[in-house]
Amino acid sequence: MSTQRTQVAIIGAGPSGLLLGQLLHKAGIANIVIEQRSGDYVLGRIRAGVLEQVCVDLLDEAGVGARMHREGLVHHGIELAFAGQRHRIDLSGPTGGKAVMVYGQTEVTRDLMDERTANGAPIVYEAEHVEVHDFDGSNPRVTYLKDGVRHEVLCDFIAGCDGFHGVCRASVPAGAIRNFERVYPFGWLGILADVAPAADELIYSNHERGFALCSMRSKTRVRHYVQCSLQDKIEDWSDARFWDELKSRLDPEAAATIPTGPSIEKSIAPLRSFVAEPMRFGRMFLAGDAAHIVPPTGAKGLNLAAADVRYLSRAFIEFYADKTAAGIDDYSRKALRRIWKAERFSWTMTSLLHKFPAGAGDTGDVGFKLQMAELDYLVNSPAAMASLAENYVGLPFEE
Ligand code: RFL
Ligand code: PHB
Repeated sequence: MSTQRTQVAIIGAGPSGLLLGQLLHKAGIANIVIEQRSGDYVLGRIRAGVLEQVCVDLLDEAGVGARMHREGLVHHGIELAFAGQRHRIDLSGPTGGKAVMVYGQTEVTRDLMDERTANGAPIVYEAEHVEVHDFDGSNPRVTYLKDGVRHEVLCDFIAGCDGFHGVCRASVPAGAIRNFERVYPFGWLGILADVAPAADELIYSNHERGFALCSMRSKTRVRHYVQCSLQDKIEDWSDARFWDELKSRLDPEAAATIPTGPSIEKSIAPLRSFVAEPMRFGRMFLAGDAAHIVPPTGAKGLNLAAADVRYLSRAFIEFYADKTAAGIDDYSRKALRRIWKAERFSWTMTSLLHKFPAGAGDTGDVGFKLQMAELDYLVNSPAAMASLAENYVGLPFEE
């Protein structure tokens, strides 16, 4: 067995783990990132595409923002489609000039991985049987197997950045954690294709057939979604069926002009709201999807992960530089306060835009009529539009 020592052991090389590792490295805090998959596998997961200003600022602070500024697309508005028409929601006017950056999570991850390789900070891919130990005491440890050899990492802190299915949250004794969860009765079928976007900005559409979203990764690559049944399989959805369904859910103008082409990726994701409380267990801290999941309708998942990392990196830096535990003691409270607001916004957007099967609550025909009334109110009320814009671009931080 090989034993090594570091200050912070980071589990997971998704955006949370890599960004935390980079910010700590820049501050002179030793860390190792331990990931169960290969680098290529991590880069092959097509996920988020919209970055809030705070996420852009943090990537800049980490020194990995150059390509994002060259290749990313700054968006000052989004469009809502319903009842055959599109309505623009201005993001910048009501928020003092804020905007969002359209830049894929894959690219963010690639920039962070490239930087880690360049600066030589340690990262282990394809680590098997990753386990976290003794985080309730002052000498936490992480063990894993790599190429048949058992490794042990002694550390001051463990950062659980290992996503929703990770080992860190699962290692907390049941009595020490409380989970809050809602699973929605539908999924999103997403495709990636090398064609031009449907419009200059993202289109979120509520249609009687179900929700649809036209997004993009660049001026030549799109990411589009349609709400689908949880029973659907990828094989049920030929490209032709996908494009027909998407068009049927858009306004006539977008349906007539949207460029189509062969998909280069297609996947189905379930929709879930989930929060684990607290986010600190002795010397182990959860960040990103390890602690919370939002349905993607509000484009908040990656941004919340970045917000956690902002709080957590500052707390560790303060701990080592100023010998104060105030930041780490307050991490869970501060992060959860922001998380629940993003959960609220993501749930509101999901409720407003999806077709909910008839059943309990505001579902079925009544639900649809109420959604139409709410959308009609929204696009005609400067106050309601300002509220959507303020949440979409990202709420301010508690310092
Ligand atoms: P990740 O990205 O899941 O990374 C966790 C990493 O941990 C590894 N891991 C382990 N490593 C070692 N040992 C173990 N036992 C491990 N178990 C797991 C995993 O292999 C993985 O590499 O979590 P992280 O870093 O917290 O990042 C979170 C984001 O990925 C996520 O919130 C977003 O993708 C959510 N999301 C969106 N967020 C946005 O902000 N804007 C969007 O537009 C947006 N769109 C989306 C989305 C997520 C989607 N899906 C598929 C869930 C669209 C979709 C369709
Ligand atoms: C995406 O481009 O993948 C995307 C954009 C906005 C969302 C969700 C996903 O709300």
